[in-house]
Amino acid sequence: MKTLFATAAAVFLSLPGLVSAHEYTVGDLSVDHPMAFNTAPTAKSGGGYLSITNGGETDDRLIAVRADFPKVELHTTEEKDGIARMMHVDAIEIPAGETVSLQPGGLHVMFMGLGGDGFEVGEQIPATLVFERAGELEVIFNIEERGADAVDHSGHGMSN
Ligand SMILES: [Cu+2]
Repeated sequence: MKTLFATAAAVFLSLPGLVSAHEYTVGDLSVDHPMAFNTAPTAKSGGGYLSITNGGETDDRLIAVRADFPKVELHTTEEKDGIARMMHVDAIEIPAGETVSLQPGGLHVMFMGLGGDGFEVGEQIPATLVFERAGELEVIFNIEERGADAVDHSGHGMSN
């Protein structure tokens, strides 16, 4: 696993063109456009989004995300009685040959315990995605302007 990670990092660093494409690969997986929306300065948590394509023939799972926050969790969103609730999940399945999107209103990464400034547009959040089979992948989440119709994450019931 360490070898796979080192290879991916070396390719990434030696090909600056990949930076603008904002796509990362490790083993059979490719990860596209990790991002999060800007938040209010008082926000205690923010959702992270990306898509993961498994080009291989073996299922994989995203089992953790590490970043420099007190807590980072994987969440899903379930609607019950018209109210969207976020729930912690232990892993996100990445079936062989499929693309799984983490997006507002669905599966997402939850960065918890943000500092006093929340997320600001243009900020870049380094994080490590941990896959059960493919191993670890370092990515950057770009903080982008929240669209008018985007789901507001700041009222998150699990914020601390
Ligand atoms: Cu959440």
